Amino acid sequence: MTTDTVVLPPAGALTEADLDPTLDLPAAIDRLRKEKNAIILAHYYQDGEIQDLADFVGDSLDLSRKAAATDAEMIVFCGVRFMGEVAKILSPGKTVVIPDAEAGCSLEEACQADVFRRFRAAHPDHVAVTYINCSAEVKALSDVIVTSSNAEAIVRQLPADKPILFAPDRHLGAFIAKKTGREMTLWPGSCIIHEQFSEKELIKLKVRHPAAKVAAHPECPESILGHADHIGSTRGILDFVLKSPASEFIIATELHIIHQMEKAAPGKVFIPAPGADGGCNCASCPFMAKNTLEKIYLAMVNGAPAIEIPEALRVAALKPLERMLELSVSVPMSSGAPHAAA
Ligand code: CIZ
Repeated sequence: MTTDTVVLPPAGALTEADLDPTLDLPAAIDRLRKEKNAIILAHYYQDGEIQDLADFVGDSLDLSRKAAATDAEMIVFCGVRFMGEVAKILSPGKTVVIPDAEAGCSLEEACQADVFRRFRAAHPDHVAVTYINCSAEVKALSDVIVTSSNAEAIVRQLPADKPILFAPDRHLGAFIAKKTGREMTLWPGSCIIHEQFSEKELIKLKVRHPAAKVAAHPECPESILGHADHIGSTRGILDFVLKSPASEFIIATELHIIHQMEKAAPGKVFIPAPGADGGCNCASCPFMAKNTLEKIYLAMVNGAPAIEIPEALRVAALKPLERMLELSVSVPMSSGAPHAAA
């Protein structure tokens, strides 16, 4: 069972049905941002129009760092629910709102706290290294949290004689185990988006685009990673395509990151990696897609859906998150919106 960490808008709160269809939403959100002393944080997997109005666009690591450091009174977290939870765990004094309470994550779903507790209990000598894509309860049961941009660096800092439990993404875990040579017991979870890429269709696409470089996220299965010229986190993939002299890329991660790539490198071509039907829209995360400008506006007006975490759970989940931040000092912060610097 997972604790419900979202407080919904009260009865009588403004709803989409109340919105004036002629409302200029970006301008209205901007007004609210000032009135409420709010910061809008957006993940790379958000729709382009949301990325464009955010104060900071990034991956989970940099968004966590931003949430921990902000002096804004309200954090509007445009991503999925566990990301909003991380912001609240790190900044309990702030109001943290999310546009849609139903924006979940398949990895979080695949790792329920009661089952994870038993998994840990069955491996009492192991260090529990847990991917940030999990619930606050699972974080609280972990020794250290990682993201895809710091997992390798963190695992390399763990005592060499300690076996590791890695949850919930088995592909990321297998990739890090291979890179570091560490013994790892993997939780059998995966991300619905990265799991659906098709090796057969990728090979066909490569034949049609022989000069294209393939950049893949380590949440992809090994069959896809085996075709990659670069394997890395979202920010790693972004850096790779911007620095590479190549002009064409096949991108094997959630496709909305291509928005930042096209802004930063308008002369280059970015092709989403295909799923089994050969199409590309299957790489759009249905949870991330729940967020819209309307819902961002309403969340700011209503101060809800808001993240609220029981204090004992928050304190327990804070420990492995703080450990992550301490062990990530060697991983520099990205600029937040590569297009702004380009
Ligand atoms: O860590 C994140 O934000 C995710 C979900 C992917 C990545 O590689 O940045």
